[in-house]
Amino acid sequence: MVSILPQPLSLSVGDGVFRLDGDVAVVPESTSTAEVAELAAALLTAAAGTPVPVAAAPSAAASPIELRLDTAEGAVGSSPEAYTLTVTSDGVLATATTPAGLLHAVQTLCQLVVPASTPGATDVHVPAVVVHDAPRFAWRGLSVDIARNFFGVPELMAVIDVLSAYKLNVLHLHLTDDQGWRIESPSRPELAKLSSDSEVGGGPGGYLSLADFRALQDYAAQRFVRVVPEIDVPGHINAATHVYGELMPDGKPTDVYAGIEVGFSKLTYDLPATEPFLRDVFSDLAHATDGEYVHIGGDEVLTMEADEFARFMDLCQQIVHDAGKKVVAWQEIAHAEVRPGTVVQFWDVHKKDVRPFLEAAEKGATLLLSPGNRAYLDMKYTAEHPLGLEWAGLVELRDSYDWEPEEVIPGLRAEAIEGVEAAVWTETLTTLDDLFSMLLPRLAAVAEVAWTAADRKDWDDFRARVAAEAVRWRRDGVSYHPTPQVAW
Ligand code: TNX
Repeated sequence: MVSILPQPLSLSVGDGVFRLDGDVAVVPESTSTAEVAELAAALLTAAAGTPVPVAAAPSAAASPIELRLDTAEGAVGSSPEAYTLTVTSDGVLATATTPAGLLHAVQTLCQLVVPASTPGATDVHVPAVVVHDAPRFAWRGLSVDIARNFFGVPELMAVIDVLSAYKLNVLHLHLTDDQGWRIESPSRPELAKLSSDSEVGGGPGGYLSLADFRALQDYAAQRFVRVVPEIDVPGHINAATHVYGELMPDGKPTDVYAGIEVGFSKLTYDLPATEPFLRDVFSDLAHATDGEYVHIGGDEVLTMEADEFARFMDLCQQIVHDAGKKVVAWQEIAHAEVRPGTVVQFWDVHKKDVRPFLEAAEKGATLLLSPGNRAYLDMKYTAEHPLGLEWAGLVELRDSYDWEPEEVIPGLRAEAIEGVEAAVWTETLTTLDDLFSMLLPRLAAVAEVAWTAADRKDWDDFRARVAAEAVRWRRDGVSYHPTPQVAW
């Protein structure tokens, strides 16, 4: 079976196979593809279990895997991430208008590798195929909460590997919450110093230094994954009020918080310390990020008047714009003044009144869809599942697969949909195995919702492809949940 996940736009299987045991090498067409060629060689070597080097010279390999940038507009589709992959018995040709498209072609190729039939056998190969492919949505993300429980650079790199494998291209990092402050802010060094050594249940915590954040962004950039960092205000802010008593009306720092309640902490707009705090932390974050977006949070401030909340959202949008970045905010911002270009992240499917979202879209905002009952991968699979929460519902694999983005917010124009983002909150997740067992296989389902044209999706076919993927998860020692919905 030829299995690609997410399902491509078109796939035709030809005759013969491309053997990977011979004189195979990745051939970068030019210096502009040299970096992606190095990564391709590493990924293919891992997939094939046999060395696939980068060719020393273009003509050096008898069996070339050629990566070619074809900048002719529309050559392989209108998306900058589109690609064509052609495999014959003589060689492999990947074409795309960008290196990002070429890496997608390489990830597809890796999935097509049929490993050696027995250890040491030389029959590792790829079936002859032609794949034309392009994404449905430009923003295909995963939000990871590293505040409730801290996950550092190695863990996040492992997450980025999985994002890249399934052609996801945004890693949103929820960097601050009541339980800890996880990013170095140079103008406020006390935050990471005094408020990072805590997490849910009393664990040791941790934070990303700017050097860590740099390394992470570089690793992501090599895989064409954009990082969207979030500092959550004006609620979810106990990690900051624990450091600065001046952010509290009574002037007293709050206690460390290691529980999992939400909605109790908040900033106060009219305190003199508040605006300087916001300017400092958001300017620092805007400075640290390579990306064009800064996420300002805005969720679940359960005890604040609408007017004060609106002033916060106004000020934060202004600060981020002043720093030259665009804003993402949780859906609650729709109840304030949303500026054009702001991305509103929808999450709460219990909200029956969708008018604020339609109005935000009319004003030039776009909607990023993270419906809790589909895309919240910290929800339990079943009531008995040992990890996770269930306030948004139980989310089995099929729930995260069988949904249509255009139906999430009735009445929303399709052009106003920025994309699709899964989220994993970590109140109950402490290890990388915990995290991955919640992500997989459901992240693959959300990836297919985000990438694949609606008429190319098929649940039974998807289940079969997930089972094929699991062979690689077992090979790589990646944890996943063996849901009974798949014939593993
Ligand atoms: C809601 S949805 C939250 C988080 C929690 C999560 C748990 C949203 C923007 N906020 O603070 O961690 O539920 O599922």
